[in-house]
Amino acid sequence: MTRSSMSRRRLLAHGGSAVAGLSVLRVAGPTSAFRRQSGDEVIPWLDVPAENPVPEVIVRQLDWERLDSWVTPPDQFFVIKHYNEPALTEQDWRLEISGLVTQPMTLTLADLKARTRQEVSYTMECSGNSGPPFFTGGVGNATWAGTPLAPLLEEAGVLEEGIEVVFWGADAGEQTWREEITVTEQFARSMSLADAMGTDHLLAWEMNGEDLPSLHGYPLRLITPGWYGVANVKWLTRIEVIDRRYQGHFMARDYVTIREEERDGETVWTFTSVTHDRLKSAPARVTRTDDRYRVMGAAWGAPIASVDVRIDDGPWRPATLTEGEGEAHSWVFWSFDWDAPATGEHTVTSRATDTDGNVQPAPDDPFLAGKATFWESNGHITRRVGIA
Ligand SMILES: Nc1nc2c(c(=O)[nH]1)N[C@H]1C(S)=C(S)[C@@H](COP(=O)(O)O)O[C@H]1N2
Ligand SMILES: [Mo]
Repeated sequence: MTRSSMSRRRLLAHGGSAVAGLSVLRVAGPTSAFRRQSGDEVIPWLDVPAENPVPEVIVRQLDWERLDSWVTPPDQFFVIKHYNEPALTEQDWRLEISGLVTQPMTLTLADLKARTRQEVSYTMECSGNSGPPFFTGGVGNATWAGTPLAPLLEEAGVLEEGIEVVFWGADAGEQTWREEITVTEQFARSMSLADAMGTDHLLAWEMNGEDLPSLHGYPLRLITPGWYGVANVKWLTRIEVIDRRYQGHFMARDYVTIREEERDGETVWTFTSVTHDRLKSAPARVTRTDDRYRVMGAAWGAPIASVDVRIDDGPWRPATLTEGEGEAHSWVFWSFDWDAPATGEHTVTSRATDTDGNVQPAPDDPFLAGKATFWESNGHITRRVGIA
């Protein structure tokens, strides 16, 4: 999320053609309460997100008021791009599996597609979403298809001393250390070997039934259900096993949560790399049909059991889950009938509870309030709306 100076090696972007016109919708559930019905009027939110000062990094955001599909079409799916957009072709592209393995591999896309195919429906959120005031639409849901990562690592034969798996992207940009050393660093993220061997991770070439669009990592990206967006390395070219922790920019400097905590009455500051998703929800929009008002929204980050809505400072009241219930890694959509709101300005807040009974925290929860950085901001989201 930090603004990064673009690399000299910046390559020409693919243009928009690869992302245009893809709108394969998976029909989920019997009805879609979300789909706009004729006669529905969207009551626009009064709080409008601040202007995006980093459009080359936050390239696209979800437009909550327009959200009407449980599977997000690629042209509405948010895009985060820290460096350049590599122009990769299937012909020249290879995936290398190297480092501390007995059987290093170089794979073509065809080699990967010949392996076991696995699909996952996964809601990806950037851990910076709802941190800064200009970043409110960093979440989307897609069906991803590819081949599982773990069996490939097993075939490569990780050596005894291998403890960490690094995923390298083809994009790169300048990073400066201590204002002394400037290097062109490739985008990379890592996981412990144990995390990387999880059964849900995919090497994915497909998003909603189509080739990955260029901006989403064509031809191959890592998909890590249950993790924040940053772990899902796009334009993946190399998987490397090493014998120590990897400390690249996006592990050790950026996407690091700095938090003030109490230890036996003393204040300590902790520094942790962003990893797993956190339980979260958001109101998407308020609609009016004749004189009936309804709030709709989404909840994600853990298997969702229920969602409550609070109007102004009133009591929490249950919403109805309308789509996606029972999914392991995808958002649920919810709906709340707002009876006879009084004329004037109101606030609308949502709160999710997961199937383990964990409740989405309020923004002033000490765990969130103690954060100095904006990553992992999963507090309740409050929107403002005016009823005429
Ligand atoms: N190679 C590479 N992979 C990347 C990134 C990047 O800048 N380069 N951004 C990461 C971040 S921070 C997020 S939130 C997700 C966003 O994925 P999307 O752009 O497909 O929505 O990709 C991740 N993978
Ligand atoms: Mo991100």
